[in-house]
Amino acid sequence: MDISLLGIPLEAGNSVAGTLMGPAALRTAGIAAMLDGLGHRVRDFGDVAPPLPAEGTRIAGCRNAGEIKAWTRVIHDRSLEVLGQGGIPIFMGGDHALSMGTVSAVSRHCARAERDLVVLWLDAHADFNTPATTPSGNMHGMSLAFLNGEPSLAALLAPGELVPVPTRAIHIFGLRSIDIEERTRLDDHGIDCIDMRAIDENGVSNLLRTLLAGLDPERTHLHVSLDVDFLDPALAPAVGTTVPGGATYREAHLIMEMLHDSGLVGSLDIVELNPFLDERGKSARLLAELAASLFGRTVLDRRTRQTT
Ligand code: DIR
Ligand code: MN
Ligand code: MN
Ligand code: MN
Repeated sequence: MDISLLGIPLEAGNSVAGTLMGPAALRTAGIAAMLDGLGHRVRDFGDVAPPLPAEGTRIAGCRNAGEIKAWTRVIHDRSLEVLGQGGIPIFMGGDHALSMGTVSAVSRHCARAERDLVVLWLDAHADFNTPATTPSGNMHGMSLAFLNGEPSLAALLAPGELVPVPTRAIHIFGLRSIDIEERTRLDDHGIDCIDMRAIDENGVSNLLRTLLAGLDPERTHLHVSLDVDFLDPALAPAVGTTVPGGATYREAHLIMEMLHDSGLVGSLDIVELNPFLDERGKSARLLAELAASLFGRTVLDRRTRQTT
């Protein structure tokens, strides 16, 4: 298949500098060659050019709201162009605030194509804070709330441009750190939240199989938003907001393999990679390898192999 790479060197949405190097680290880890080696046609669209800050934009309680607004504009527009080229995009971040631009573009793309967008948010956090509930002011902790149509963040895109992602189409997977008021919001909205306890008790395969079985194969465009902190910090230390007890190496690969087998994935974010915090590139390499699993790398070809 055709795969489009787009780098998004954003770091204004988090408080630890270094995520702007994420796209370069994924390229250095060999993401394009790995995908190419699987027989895909890979096209690298380069990096989104940093915008000038949107002057005068302030949102009380938010750090860098003007920068995030300007970035959301350019990320959205560039992502829409890349989606228009037809390949499956891999958006390489950059902090998780970039999903305000990528997923809003995917949502618009799906609305035009009459496809149902479903978002799988693989993350230790819910990113469902608002300017009123955030304890940090960091906008990477608000991206899913924005995408769901949170009114207090609506100024980040022009009126009418956001096709909000419906609550029922959001699935958060891997949760282990939620702020108090954020949890109330998740409950009030009825968002599907799969936390690490659910994963411990049921296993990723049962949980993901059930989730995927509920999606219409004819209509679904599944967007996967992979935050590096979804993974256990021992495997992937290169993120500013590590939380102990994350997904293991095999859990993460199994998820990617099952997603590949589903045939539903239409776009992917890889976010929060901070190479400045990495240990000799191991997190970047793991993320590139997870992308390879998502795009078909296997040990055995389970779909064609006959077993008795
Ligand atoms: C915390 C941490 N919930 C916040 N969030 C994220 O600052 O809103 N860390 N996304 O990666
Ligand atoms: Mn996140
Ligand atoms: Mn996170
Ligand atoms: Mn659903």
